[in-house]
Amino acid sequence: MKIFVLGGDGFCGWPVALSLSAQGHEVRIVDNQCRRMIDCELGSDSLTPIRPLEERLAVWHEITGREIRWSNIDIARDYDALLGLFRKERPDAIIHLAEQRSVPYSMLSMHHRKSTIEGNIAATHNILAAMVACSLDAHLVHLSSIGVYGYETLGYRVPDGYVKFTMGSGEAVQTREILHPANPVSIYHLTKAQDQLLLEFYNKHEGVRVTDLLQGTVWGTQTPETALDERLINRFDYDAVFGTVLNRFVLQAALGHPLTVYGSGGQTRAFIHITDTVRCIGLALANPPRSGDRMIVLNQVAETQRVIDLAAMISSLLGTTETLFLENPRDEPVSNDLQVSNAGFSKLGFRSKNLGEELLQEIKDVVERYAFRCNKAQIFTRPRSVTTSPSLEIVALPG
Ligand code: USQ
Repeated sequence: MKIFVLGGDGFCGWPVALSLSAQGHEVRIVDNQCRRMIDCELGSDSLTPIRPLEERLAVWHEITGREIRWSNIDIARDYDALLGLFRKERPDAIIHLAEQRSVPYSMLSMHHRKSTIEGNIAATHNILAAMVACSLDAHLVHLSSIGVYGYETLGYRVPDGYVKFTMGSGEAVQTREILHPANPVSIYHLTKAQDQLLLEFYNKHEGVRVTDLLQGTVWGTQTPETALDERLINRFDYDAVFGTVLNRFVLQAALGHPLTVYGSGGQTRAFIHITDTVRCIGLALANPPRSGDRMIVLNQVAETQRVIDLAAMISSLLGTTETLFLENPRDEPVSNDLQVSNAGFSKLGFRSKNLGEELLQEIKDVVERYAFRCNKAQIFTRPRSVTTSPSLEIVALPG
């Protein structure tokens, strides 16, 4: 298949592009390198050394003999270039990972709020519009977030995207399936909820074949392909804006620093390993909707955990590690229960890795190996040259 990976220079996109190329697909990355520009803006960097994209692609070719092409296009702002590329290349499938993915970044300032809303939603709409404009019958796979369902305790296992809805009474009663209500608690999650409506609209009214993947927080760094050569290594973000909770805890523990639990730690989130992200996207591609099918929505998660339990797990894996309860810099429910079904992917044959299984390996292979590159100021302080609103001030700690 000819496959476009939009956002193929990012944390999920890069290993997805390599895996699909290794399987013999013709892969083209479309990416304007904005994740690298955000690192410059925030004064942050991946713990692992990330080579320029041209070099990554050359190394992949040198090692495997396979070629991945790259188009440098700003998908949110350059509709004409995107349309031209679709017209010329006519891919069979498009994987859309080209969105700003950080919750805290989306709330740093009014500017970041606007750029997340405008960039993410415009990117998704430009892709859909360009597909229709050139009558491209490709399978569009979009990476979204479990956070679209919200973080209030629901009291049931959230199904794959749709719920039954009953209205009326007596003989006039009507039951139909509708999208599970969205309840985003951050601007970033709001963009993913809006994306879902755009995708549903284009699926219903223009016949675009769509799969929307609602993914949990990703942990882990390497996949079999990124581990082939150090120059192919994947990102490991640990700063207060792009570093996700598990990365941050693991690095903090390795450095002997207290674990930074926000609030009570009663927040429950869904998790998935990066190799499972890659496998799930492969499964979604191998099982496309047929023409006229309703948009497929799949929960891309392995398990759910409370933040406080993650801290306890890491403490027990690494010996005694102090936990520091910080005032929560985020506007989110203090605690919640979250149960998510992954029945859709299970039916497709997905068996997930669970937390703990490879955590020690991750610590040894990535965290301890590259700990010397850590800039401790990135863990504990708010990013440089960014105006934060008072409620989002990241607490500064000594050390
Ligand atoms: N947290 C801490 N201490 C820290 C960092 C985070 O207690 O040092 C807490 C946060 O307050 C939050 C939880 O850990 O309650 C998760 O935060 P996170 O930064 O690990 O993940 P999140 O902001 O939810 O976003 C991440 C990805 C996003 C993806 C989402 C999936 O950045 O792209 O969509 O996970 S989900 O969580 O299912 O919405």
